[in-house]
Amino acid sequence: MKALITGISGQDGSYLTEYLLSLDYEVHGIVRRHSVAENQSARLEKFSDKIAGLHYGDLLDVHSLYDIINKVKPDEIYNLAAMSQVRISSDIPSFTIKTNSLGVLNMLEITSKLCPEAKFYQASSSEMFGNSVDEDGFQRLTTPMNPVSPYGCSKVLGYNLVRHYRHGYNMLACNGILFNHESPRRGTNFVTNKVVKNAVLIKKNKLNKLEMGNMDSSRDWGHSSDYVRAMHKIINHSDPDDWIVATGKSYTVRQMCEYVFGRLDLNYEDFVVQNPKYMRPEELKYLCGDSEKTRKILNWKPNYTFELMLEEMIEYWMGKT
Ligand code: NAP
Ligand code: F7E
Repeated sequence: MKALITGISGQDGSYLTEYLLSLDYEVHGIVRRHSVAENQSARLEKFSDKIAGLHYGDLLDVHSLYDIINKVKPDEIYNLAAMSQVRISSDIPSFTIKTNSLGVLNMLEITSKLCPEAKFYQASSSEMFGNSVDEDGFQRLTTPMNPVSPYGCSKVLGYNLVRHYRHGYNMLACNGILFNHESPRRGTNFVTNKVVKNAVLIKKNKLNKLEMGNMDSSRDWGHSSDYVRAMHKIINHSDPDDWIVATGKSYTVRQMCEYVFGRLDLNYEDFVVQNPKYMRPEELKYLCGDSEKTRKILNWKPNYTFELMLEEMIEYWMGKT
């Protein structure tokens, strides 16, 4: 089997590559040109010799997408590329919407013309729900989508385009609506890896305060390696469909800080200060996903708990800093 991954250099791209290689896939990926060449594939270093091809491209450059898809003719396409940082999406809204919406359209159009038989996975997001929560405290496929950021808005359009190409053109296109997922490979401007990295620096007396935004928002945090297993199950289900991937447990940023600092024998209150720079124009307050359908039909469940995931991240930064 041949897979093409957009966003292969990102957190999920790297875990998905490792997983597909373990299943003997021929893996191809699209990378962007960076001024520091090493940044193009830093997360792929350990297994880069096993990747069949890293191709230069961009979701906004239809010529590159056309050439790559035409050359690779993949059986499975995982569209993971995106401008994925929610707060920054308010600073660069136009680029965010182009990449995360128009980029999906580019991928669907070219796939439908060059390899209509290919299975297509779209990286949709719980950010699409915004502040909608069902009465029982969960978000699920039927929960209204009321996004509160350019990122969330862009993902709603991508999500709907995938559904349209599935229904209108019989494409084997599916959406995974994934709730937050983390790992030591997470960008350090996302809250979990920022907190763990900086708490470790504080523990080692290399830093004396941590500037944060909203401490009271709550997230359903899983581990990227569990979630890429779900992506593979989703794309290979007999009927293309939409799926929720979540742990079903939600913790506030404050609780996460308390846990991480506590594990290092520190009190977060002694070090955390608020900086308005990290606040968002409109906050998404609470996420907790109902993934019952995915667990039952696809026989998926996460291996990591919230605590185990943070332990792995703490261990990583203790060794690294
Ligand atoms: P990430 O680490 O930020 O990776 C994003 C990837 O997209 C990077 O490889 C990036 O390349 C690439 N990219 C950005 N703009 C591009 C463009 N115009 N053309 C081609 N490639 C581009 O994100 P992630 O955490 O792995 O997430 C993967 C996907 O899942 C994203 O679509 C994200 O929105 C979605 N998602 C993530 C989560 C989560 O909690 N992690 C939850 C739900 C959905 P560079 O390395 O060159 O920047
Ligand atoms: O923020 C709060 C912040 O940036 C989580 C992306 O993968 O998941 C991710 O989006 C929470 C928010 O992730 C800081 O206000 C407080 O309430 O780690 P985050 P996110 O915005 O939830 C969704 C599902 C995606 O699809 C996205 O691609 O933490 N928070 N203080 C902070 N957040 C950050 N980044 N930095 C702070 O200092």
